[in-house]
Amino acid sequence: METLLLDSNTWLLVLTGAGVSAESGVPTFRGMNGLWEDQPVEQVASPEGFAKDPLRVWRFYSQRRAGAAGVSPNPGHDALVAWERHLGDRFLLATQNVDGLHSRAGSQRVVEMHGNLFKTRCSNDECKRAPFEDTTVYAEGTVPGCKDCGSLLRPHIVWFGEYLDPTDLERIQDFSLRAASSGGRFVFLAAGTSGAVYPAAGMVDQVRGAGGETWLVNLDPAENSRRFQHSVQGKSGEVLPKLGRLV
Ligand code: BV8
Repeated sequence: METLLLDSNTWLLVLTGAGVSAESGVPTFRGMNGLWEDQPVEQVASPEGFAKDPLRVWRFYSQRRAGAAGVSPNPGHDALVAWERHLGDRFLLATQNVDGLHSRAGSQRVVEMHGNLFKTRCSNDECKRAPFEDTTVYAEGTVPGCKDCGSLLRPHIVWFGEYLDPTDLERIQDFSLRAASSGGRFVFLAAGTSGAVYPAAGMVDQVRGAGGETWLVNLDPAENSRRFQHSVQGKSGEVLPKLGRLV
């Protein structure tokens, strides 16, 4: 298996998806055939889905909170922590996962592009209440209300059809600009992602456009596999610990 050199000249931007949490026991979207209760996830995880049936949406996220609370990071998460310790500020981890397992593994330089399962906010954009930590698994049939304005509370998650937080996109853009103009080697590695959801799936093209080197570690071919220069097929929990050559 070819290895990925991580030396003092290397800047590394990592993108992870549901596949990296699969070996921890978190179901992937593909694994669920993209369906939840026979409904396309895009419809549950969307403002329209919440407006139509907030009970169903809170059932979806409460079940995932219960599931994610009972699992632990795996060797794939741990390998990325070791790479970060080795590269320091020449490392950034952008994740599509909302399960919080990267932070629990010890990753520091993490951008949760799609939000976090264990945060909640008021659904009323006028309400001044800030998003807050919330591990509550709400009982069947309950939709929590905001103590400040009485509106419905919602998971602090980026749903389909919603814009990502501009500060998160800026952090990724800023890191990429510094890496590309550093005179060093700019590397992008995507792991455990099917390359189906944008803007995350388009990051490989941006890095290539900036002259960066691109790697994919995935169990199955991804929708954007052909856009990567290096591809290692396998389980991220087995491949990542062996892939990085820390020099
Ligand atoms: C937006 C939070 C502006 C919710 C999520 C351009 C073209 C086409 C469509 C669009 C486009 N731009 C925007 C869109 C629309 C949309 C989109 O991309 N739709 C797709 C379906 C076509 N994007 C958006 O809406 C984004 N917002 O663009 O705003 C805008 C606004 C209005 C209109 C237009 C634009 C917001 C996207 C974020 C949505 N929220 N998550 C929640 O989690 O509940 S996305 C969610 O799905 C995940 O976060 C993740 O991003 C995605 C699932 O993908 P993966 O993580 O890759 O998981 P998947 O199961 O698919 O694949 C797992 C892979 O792992 C597999 O390949 C498998 O082989 C592999 N694997 C399995 N086990 C292992 C493994 N690999 C290694 N080891 C293993 N052990």
